[in-house]
Amino acid sequence: MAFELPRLQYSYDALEPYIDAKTMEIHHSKHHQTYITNLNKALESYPELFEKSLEDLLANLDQIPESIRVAVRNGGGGHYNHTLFWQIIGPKSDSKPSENMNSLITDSFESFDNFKSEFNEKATKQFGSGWGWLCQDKSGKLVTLSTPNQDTPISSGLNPILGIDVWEHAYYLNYQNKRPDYINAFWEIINWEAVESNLK
Ligand code: MN3
Repeated sequence: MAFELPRLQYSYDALEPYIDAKTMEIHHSKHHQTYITNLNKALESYPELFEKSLEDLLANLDQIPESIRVAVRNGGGGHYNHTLFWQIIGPKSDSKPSENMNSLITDSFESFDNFKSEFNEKATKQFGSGWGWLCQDKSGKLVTLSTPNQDTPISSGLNPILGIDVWEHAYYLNYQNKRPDYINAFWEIINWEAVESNLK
């Protein structure tokens, strides 16, 4: 079955003033849709691959036929990353990390503030387009990292639980060249329940 654009659980203007409605609309209905269209187009030449899950495809890129590997990496990664991104943000609320989440963060980074500054630094310093991440490694420990383009941590055996899109298309209308301001605004709209539900 072909991959499809997931519905958002909130309206395009629900994240204002942190992310504006126009950015959300273009980002979801155009950018995300294009990754899905490209992924589906690539898989058409190997229809048996439609039976695999997106996670399976991305976790085993070396098993994808070479002629479509780059398209699956980019289109599939784009689909996976954006689907996660829409889930872990939401209308501003008093959402806070649970006790469990907080102690996982403290175990891995010594304090929440350390985690936040590490995460911000990775997201800010990712050169060009990419993503900043909080992931679980194989031992269950939390780590921060960034990835270029639409590369996704699951291709490196990590479990991403929180991610920020730092492609200019995610923030340029509102923030222009001020990526750090966008990253600061992101902290206001994190849905910590959704983040925690990504733990394995
Ligand atoms: Mn994007």
